Amino acid sequence: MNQNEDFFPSPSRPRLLVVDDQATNIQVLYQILSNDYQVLMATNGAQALALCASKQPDMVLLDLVMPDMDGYQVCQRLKADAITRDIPVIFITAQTDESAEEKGFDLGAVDFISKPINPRIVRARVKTHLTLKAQSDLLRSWAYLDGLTGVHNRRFFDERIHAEMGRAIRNQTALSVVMMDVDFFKRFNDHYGHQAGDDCLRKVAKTLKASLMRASDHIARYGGEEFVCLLPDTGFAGAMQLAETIRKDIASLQIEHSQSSVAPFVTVSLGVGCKPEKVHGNANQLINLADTQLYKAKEHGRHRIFGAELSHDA
Ligand code: GH3
Ligand code: MG
Repeated sequence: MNQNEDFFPSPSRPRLLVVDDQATNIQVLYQILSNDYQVLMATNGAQALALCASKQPDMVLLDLVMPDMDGYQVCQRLKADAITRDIPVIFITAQTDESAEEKGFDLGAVDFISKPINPRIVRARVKTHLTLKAQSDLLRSWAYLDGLTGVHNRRFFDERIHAEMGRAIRNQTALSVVMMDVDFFKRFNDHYGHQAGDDCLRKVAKTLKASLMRASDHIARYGGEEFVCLLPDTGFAGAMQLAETIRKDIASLQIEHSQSSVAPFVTVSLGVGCKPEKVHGNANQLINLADTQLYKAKEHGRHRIFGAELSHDA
């Protein structure tokens, strides 16, 4: 199989978020776009920001004038957050004056569409900006991918965990990290050869990817035979459960490892660190915690999981 198939799976239908306080306006755009795209909807700014963070739409069509938080404010907040700043924003507006447009572009919008809506213009502009987005996503993803396994690399993880920690503290949500390391991998390499070692790492990465359940979960290769999962909005119990799923899934690959002292097949040890909802903390503390737990798992015999929660303010 071509290795690149795993790197770039065929994309699903692009996902758009339409934000408008008037349900009838949303309906009009839905009818124009839903044949070609998945269309998410929000009727206020707060809802839009939450959906952008959790569903990562490929584009936002944003009404300018809304009560509470207007379109400018929503755009500003999207662009200020590392997790949402790359989502292109198109303003939909009945205002025709240039200063409104200028302000929108200054805030990072990619385009304006004026009301009343012209379906052909909307379709054309959406298509153009989605194409540009797909191209820049692809370029960005190359810089953040691990060459051997196709999962994210450490650079991605280091950037992402800081952004996710900021978000978790702001929203008082939990954030967990699972560190995973292959047991006796040096012996595996020495016995079966480096090529077989590489194959093993690819299988482990693929299985890890399949074990993660949420779109917002991320895995990265942290170093040689060490991988890390970043789990937003996941508390201690959930993270421990996922670690156990991973432990079992890797074992059930039944990759022969005659030199291991734990089992006749490849096993992994895992360390779980969790920042609970109401606790502050910083990214380095959380990584260190997961790392310490992984070390304990190794010390206590390998092929097992240790976990702990951050319990004090940073
Ligand atoms: P432990 O159970 O304590 O983790 O023991 P270990 O042997 O897995 O750990 P150690 O850190 O001693 O050895 C890790 C080995 O992983 C050493 C190195 O040769 C191998 N390794 C690291 N990166 C790669 C890689 O990209 N490909 C291959 N084939 N091997 C790698
Ligand atoms: Mg190891």
